[in-house]
Amino acid sequence: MSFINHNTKTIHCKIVYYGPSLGGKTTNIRWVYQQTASDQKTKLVALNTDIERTLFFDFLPLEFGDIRGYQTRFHLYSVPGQVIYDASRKLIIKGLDGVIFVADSQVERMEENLQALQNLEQNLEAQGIDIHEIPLVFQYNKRDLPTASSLKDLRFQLNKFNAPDFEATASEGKGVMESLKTVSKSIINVLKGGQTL
Ligand SMILES: Nc1nc2c(ncn2[C@@H]2O[C@H](COP(=O)(O)OP(=O)(O)OP(=O)(O)O)[C@@H](O)[C@H]2O)c(=O)[nH]1
Ligand SMILES: [Mg+2]
Repeated sequence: MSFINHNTKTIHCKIVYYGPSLGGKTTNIRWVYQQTASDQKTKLVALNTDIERTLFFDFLPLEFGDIRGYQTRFHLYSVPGQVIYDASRKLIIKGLDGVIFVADSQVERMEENLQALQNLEQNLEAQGIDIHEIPLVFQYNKRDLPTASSLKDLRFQLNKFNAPDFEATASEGKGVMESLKTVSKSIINVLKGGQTL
């Protein structure tokens, strides 16, 4: 749930990038950071190992603009995808408003995509959240790779929710802002008392 501070007239929304290890979650957040860093005094906090795998999370706060006189901020987090870091994932998704599920398109990673998705559903459920009822966007990443599954296959296997979905090559910035804009829009709809997209 978003956090609304009536004294300072600010709304804080939390977006979490979830998905299998090495799927491209950190790459998404880095791209957003590069696109926004020049016009915002924002800071990217990344807690990575030497080999660039997220150990705990990445965090990027973004100014969004006004909603009915309230300054709105989106806080972007990425979870560590490696299976063993489930305790971190459980902690990071607390109080989330929306999820971008970053799938790895490579055919050999499908099983891990499915596992990560099931893990997301379970971790949400443990907090009393039904995945069908929150703003959710699927991003099929790594479309540039030769072993990428077809869009139809990815949709069929992963997007049983009829959620908005995008093809992406996050390392080139493709599909990154589209995914973020759509989940943000969906969160704002919900904030205003409407439906998820
Ligand atoms: N070819 C290709 N490589 C990508 C793409 N997106 C990310 N990568 C690469 O995939 C690797 C893993 O990306 P990360 O963003 O660190 O993955 P992650 O999901 O944060 O991984 P964890 O932190 O372990 O959960 C990096 O070497 C990226 O450069 C893409 O669209 N295409
Ligand atoms: Mg990462």
